[in-house]
Amino acid sequence: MALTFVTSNLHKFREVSELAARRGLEVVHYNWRYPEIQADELEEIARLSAMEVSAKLGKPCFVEDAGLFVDSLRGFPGPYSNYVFRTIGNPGILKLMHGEKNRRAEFRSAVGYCEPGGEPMIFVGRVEGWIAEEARGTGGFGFDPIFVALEGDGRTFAEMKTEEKNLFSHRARAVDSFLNWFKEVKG
Ligand code: ITT
Repeated sequence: MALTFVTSNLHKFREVSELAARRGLEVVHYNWRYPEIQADELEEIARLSAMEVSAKLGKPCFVEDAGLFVDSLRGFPGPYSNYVFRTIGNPGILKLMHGEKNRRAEFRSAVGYCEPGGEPMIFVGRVEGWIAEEARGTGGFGFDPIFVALEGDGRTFAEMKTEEKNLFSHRARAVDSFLNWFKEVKG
């Protein structure tokens, strides 16, 4: 059975289809910039979005909400990552971090799956790392050029191929636990 992933972000879709293909599952892209509620928790945003989107489309589907949480900025931009990326972008984050010794940060992801009229299921993932001193790499999207994962080899996410980022990214972790659940319960 094919799974419908509702997102306006083609990069996310690519990462998620690679993870699904490894398990022999197919993911269909439904390109929609659905209106998101404002909330401090990604889980809450994913939960409400999954309910809305599955009700509107009249079929089971999933969404994913993600964000970059920077320690010394007390978790900023967090759930506001999309807006912050579009406004100040990577140069803005690097400027805010100028001279800062504590560069610790993490990406978090929340996947919300829902069937029309049903209760949403939420799956989360995170990856710890730090903010690089300068942007590096041309792959990936968003904050990838300035994020270095602790578990990696010093390259930013933007210097990795999709398959490499998928080895330990926040999204891969949330999506993996979703797909495991899906295969077990629905497969
Ligand atoms: P949809 O809501 O339509 O899925 P979006 O791009 O708005 O797409 P999010 O709200 O989840 O997705 O993401 C917020 C922003 O956080 C995103 O636009 C990126 O700038 C950043 N971001 C999220 N995941 C990222 C990742 O894996 N690498 C780099 N930046 C990421």
